Amino acid sequence: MTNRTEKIGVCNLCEAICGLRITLEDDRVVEVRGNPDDPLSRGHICPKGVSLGDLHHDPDRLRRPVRRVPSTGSGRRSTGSTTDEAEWEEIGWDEALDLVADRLASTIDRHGPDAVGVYLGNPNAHSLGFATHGVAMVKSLRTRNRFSASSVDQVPHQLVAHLLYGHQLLLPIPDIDRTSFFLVLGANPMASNGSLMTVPDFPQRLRDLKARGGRMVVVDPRRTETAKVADEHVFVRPGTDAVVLLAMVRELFELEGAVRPAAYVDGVDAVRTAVLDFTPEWAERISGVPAETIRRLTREYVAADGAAAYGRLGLSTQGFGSVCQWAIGCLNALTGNLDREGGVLFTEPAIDFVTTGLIGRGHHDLYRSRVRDAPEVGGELPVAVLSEEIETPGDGQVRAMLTIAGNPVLSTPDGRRLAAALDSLDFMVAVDIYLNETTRHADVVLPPTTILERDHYDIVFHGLAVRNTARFTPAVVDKPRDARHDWEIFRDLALRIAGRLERQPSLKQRVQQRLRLTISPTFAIGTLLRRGGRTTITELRKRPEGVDLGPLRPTLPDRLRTGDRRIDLAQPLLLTDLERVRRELAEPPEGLLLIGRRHQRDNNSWLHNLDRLTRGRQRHQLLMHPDDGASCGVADGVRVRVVSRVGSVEVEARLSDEVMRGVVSLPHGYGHQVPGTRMAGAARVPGVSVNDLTDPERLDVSGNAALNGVPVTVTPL
Ligand SMILES: Nc1nc2c(c(=O)[nH]1)N[C@H]1C(S)=C(S)[C@@H](COP(=O)(O)OP(=O)(O)OC[C@H]3O[C@@H](n4cnc5c(=O)[nH]c(N)nc54)[C@H](O)[C@@H]3O)O[C@H]1N2
Ligand SMILES: Nc1nc2c(c(=O)[nH]1)N[C@H]1C(S)=C(S)[C@@H](COP(=O)(O)OP(=O)(O)OC[C@H]3O[C@@H](n4cnc5c(=O)[nH]c(N)nc54)[C@H](O)[C@@H]3O)O[C@H]1N2
Ligand code: SF4
Ligand SMILES: [Mo]
Repeated sequence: MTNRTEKIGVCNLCEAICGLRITLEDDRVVEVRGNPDDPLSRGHICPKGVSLGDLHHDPDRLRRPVRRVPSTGSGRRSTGSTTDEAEWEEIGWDEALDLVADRLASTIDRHGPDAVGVYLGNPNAHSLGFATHGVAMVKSLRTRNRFSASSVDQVPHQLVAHLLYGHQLLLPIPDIDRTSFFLVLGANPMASNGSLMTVPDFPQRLRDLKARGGRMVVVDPRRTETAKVADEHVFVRPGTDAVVLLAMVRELFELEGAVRPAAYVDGVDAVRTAVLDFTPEWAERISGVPAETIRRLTREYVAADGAAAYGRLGLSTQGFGSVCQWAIGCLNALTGNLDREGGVLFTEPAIDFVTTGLIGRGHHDLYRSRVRDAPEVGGELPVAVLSEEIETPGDGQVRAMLTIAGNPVLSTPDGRRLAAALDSLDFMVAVDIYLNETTRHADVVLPPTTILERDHYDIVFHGLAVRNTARFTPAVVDKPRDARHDWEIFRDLALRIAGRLERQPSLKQRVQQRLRLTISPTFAIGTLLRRGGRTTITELRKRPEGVDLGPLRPTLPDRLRTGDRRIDLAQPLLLTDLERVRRELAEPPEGLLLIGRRHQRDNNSWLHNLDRLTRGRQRHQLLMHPDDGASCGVADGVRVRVVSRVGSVEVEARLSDEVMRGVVSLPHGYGHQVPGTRMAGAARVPGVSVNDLTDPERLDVSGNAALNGVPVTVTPL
């Protein structure tokens, strides 16, 4: 007889962190539903959450370490087997961990710590074990060649938060449940479920906003799922939002009583002077947004009883991401919408990464990359420089790579070049659950357990949520005896590598490290919660649906982490970057500009293996405006070649006035056609990689890659 049970679980696939109810028959997950008792997600679930059981049971998911079968010769590149034809064998955990520790430690001994490069992918942000153990392991390597998905995502947010508010993750969160005017630029929460704004059940919260008489305006080069449910959608040329936002800031100073910043805001006059020449008329010519619309939106924003301006991925992954995020910060702060109900507010999470120092305050330009001289932000270099750091010989060259939960071959600019660079390494190890486009280049893959098998507390996303809540979720199923949690892998790697390094840390340091690493994440959570004083692990164990700690509330200036508890809007780095805006946006961009898109049923590059999500459907067509189709000779449904400075792809075109004239759109995370991967489902929806077109030379001042607004040509095949 089967034993049917229902357990409370959690989804960690995206930032919405939905609470779940999971039905098991023995060890088999048979149903996943939203948990209506969850105080944050209130029953919300999306198709990805429903598929968590499929992920758990996916036969392609790795469960034991695998090693590339060595053939003749000793060095990695002398094996004679190319990545395309590599064969893999399962090996035991001890053997795998010893092998990895040997190779990484000997690389460090021979060439110094910078010879080991690290790339951290997106799922790390969703892993408790990475927060408690992975960060420490990576730190212990002492390499400057640290890269992550952040620099193809949100570094502009972090840099601006660091400069304005004194901590890189002190991010103002739109008070969506109380705002009357929600201005959304370059975000598509109807598909993404929200980002740097944990907002499960966005659709219902939006309905409530409208029922209160509030408005949502979306500025986006595509009429997205979110634009379709907005009160107003405004097309903008990719990469030109900076001039629109600067013109809005300029307009504030023209409006009677609009500029009313809090007493702790400095630099107002400097901002006024800096934006003087960014007129709405200039903005119209460059961006395509009518000057009158810019003026009207500014008036509506100022008149609203609580307004929140919010810009996300489309704004941070473009050439002026930091200026955009700074201008949004200025809009909110100058009008008094920062730190007020209905505006944007800071969170007060039960585990507070800001006040506890759990996540550093951030810094900028403490050191630079070796080849291109690109400044670090918060201890990371732009991933757009990774290939050149591997390819270019000399002191500090990256000779071995550790990737953790990342697929940079598909997710970072000029992925093809990176793939070739990875093949030239002496050694590569991936901590990952699949053999995919990136991990196939590794010598060893170490697969951790996934979310249903491990305890979870979301340190990061409770701290970015539209409401203060806390929730601890014990593992839903037991992990198999021979499986390892990610924190155990990080612990074992760190200890083994430290033990092998010739230049050993002191005994005291080693004892401290051992202590820190051997504490379990769950134990660490208990300690951190106690320190926060808002709830306890005992209470959370009694209430696995989560506890409500109330709506966001004003916290400034106390919560600021700037030295003087003041906000200085006149940041030299950003004011200087306005020069670049003036120069590069003096004329409207010409030709076709490529942007990305996300579909509700995918998750960056790695859920295409689940047939329940893809349904075998190809969703990676190039969207193109019918007028552009006519002028390029492209008919609906034909195959086209898309060419950029760095590469080309061939893909089916779909004509649609959903995109603005002059704009084409391809989703990222595809390109599963390469040999040597082990993802049968993904191979049925291969698509092409948009990052074979994106250009590692195009960076924001923060080092974030400008993945949107890439100039391309399109020709029919
Ligand atoms: N052109 C373009 N490029 C983009 C974007 C875009 O919009 N346009 N978006 C960017 C953004 S926002 C992001 S965040 C990045 C994402 O970039 P990446 O993080 O590099 O890529 P993902 O596709 O998220 O890959 C996640 C990897 O983690 C593995 N994985 C999944 N779960 C686990 C786990 O629990 N543990 C471990 N160890 N591994 C796991 C998966 O198998 C996969 O290999 O892509 C960026 N790239
Ligand atoms: N279903 C699904 N959900 C996800 C993910 C996923 O892959 N799939 N990924 C998760 C991750 S890692 C992240 S970071 C978040 C991202 O969350 P969002 O930022 O909400 O998601 P995107 O869909 O990338 O939205 C970016 C929008 O910017 C627009 N855009 C592009 N260029 C420009 C421009 O120059 N100006 C303006 N104004 N808009 C522009 C695009 O058309 C797009 O609508 O989503 C998360 N949630
Ligand atoms: S919205 Fe995000 S967290 Fe919620 S079920 Fe979907 S993928 Fe999971
Ligand atoms: Mo992301």
